[in-house]
Amino acid sequence: MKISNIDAYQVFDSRGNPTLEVEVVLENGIIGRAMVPSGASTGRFESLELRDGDPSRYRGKSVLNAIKNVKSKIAPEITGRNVHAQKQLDELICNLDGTSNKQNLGANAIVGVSMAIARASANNKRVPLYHTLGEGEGTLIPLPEIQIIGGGAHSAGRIDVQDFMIICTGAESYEQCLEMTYNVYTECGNILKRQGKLAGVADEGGYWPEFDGNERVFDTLLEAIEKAGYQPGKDIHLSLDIAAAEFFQDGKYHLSIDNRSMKPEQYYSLIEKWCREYPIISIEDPFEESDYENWQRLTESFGHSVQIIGDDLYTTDIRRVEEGYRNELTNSVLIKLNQIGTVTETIECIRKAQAYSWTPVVSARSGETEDPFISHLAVATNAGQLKVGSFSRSERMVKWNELIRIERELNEKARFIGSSIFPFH
Ligand code: 2PG
Ligand code: MG
Repeated sequence: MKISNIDAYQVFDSRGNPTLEVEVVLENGIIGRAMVPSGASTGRFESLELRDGDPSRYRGKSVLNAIKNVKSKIAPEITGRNVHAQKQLDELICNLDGTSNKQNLGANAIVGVSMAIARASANNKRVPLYHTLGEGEGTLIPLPEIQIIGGGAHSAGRIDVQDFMIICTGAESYEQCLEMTYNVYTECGNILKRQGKLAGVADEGGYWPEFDGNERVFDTLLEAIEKAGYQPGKDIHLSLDIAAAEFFQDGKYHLSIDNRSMKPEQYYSLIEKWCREYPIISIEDPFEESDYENWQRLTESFGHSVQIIGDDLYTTDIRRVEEGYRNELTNSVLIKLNQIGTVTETIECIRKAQAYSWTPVVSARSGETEDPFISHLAVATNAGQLKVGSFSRSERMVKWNELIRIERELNEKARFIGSSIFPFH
């Protein structure tokens, strides 16, 4: 089926920032749409998100040039081609851009088109997106990684660590994960209220309290898990996204709420202490991208019992993942479509991680939309884990809810293996 038209227009993400929606129209009138998310703690190796930078329009954040690129550069190349040839179309767009970080056309323009092509293809076949994305092989409902408290760049730096999350390692079904998470999230809200710390939610829907030390947050989380009736380290484990590049400067890690600036060796001891003292099963971006020595050390010492994820470290770039594998930096990789820019490259990165026996984690961005594309991607590739932020706000819930629909649709084919996805658990 041929593509007859591609359109793009400005819409708004969960922070109210401009982003684009792309519409791919087929010759038979069938349409596929996709919305583009946006990060705040972006890795320095990410593909370029093209913003206009014109202070008179949305304070520089409008994406009218990216939209122009879709309409006047990408559309003429793609129109008239077969919508089911995702790989060839993605390659064509990458070649049209011609740069390694998609700076000509903008990764936001490219990923919007790539995702909308995938949708139009599924719509044309009248099957759910996960079906076409995974060539019918996707049946695994992912284990959710859900934020309870938000910090870092998503909370104006009130807490240094960016995401304090839980993973319901004891859950036997996806539904049970959601119920356990709901109970812990609600309980945590009650505790914060009693402490006079309840002050709204951060960008991904997790609570946004002030604490006078990073470790106080762990204590609150453990209390919430226990009060909700679960055993930390058995039913529920902690998971952190430290996003350490955000507080790394001039060769040191600066933890503002602990009021400490640490050399990499000292800082390593702190991370090691957290991994020993708290029931942490997953830790993302504990170090800055160039701090290879610490990455290697942590993976060597804890890689047998903790999932160590590279996000800013890899930026969903297969070449960086290969380098990480060669250097034994991690045992996992975070997967974000807009970090690399096309559906094909994203799926290739997931496949590479799986070939290494790593555990890829499909992830949302802090600036999200009502598009549940990533829920389909996670199931399609049998990735096994999904990170979407917290358990509130509709741009987050739409992803969790879409998994409920997918599970129903898959019916007896749906599989949930929970924490068995971890080779060490
Ligand atoms: C991350 C994401 C989601 P952002 O760092 O993993 O938590 O944040 O989209 O701001 O990069
Ligand atoms: Mg991250």
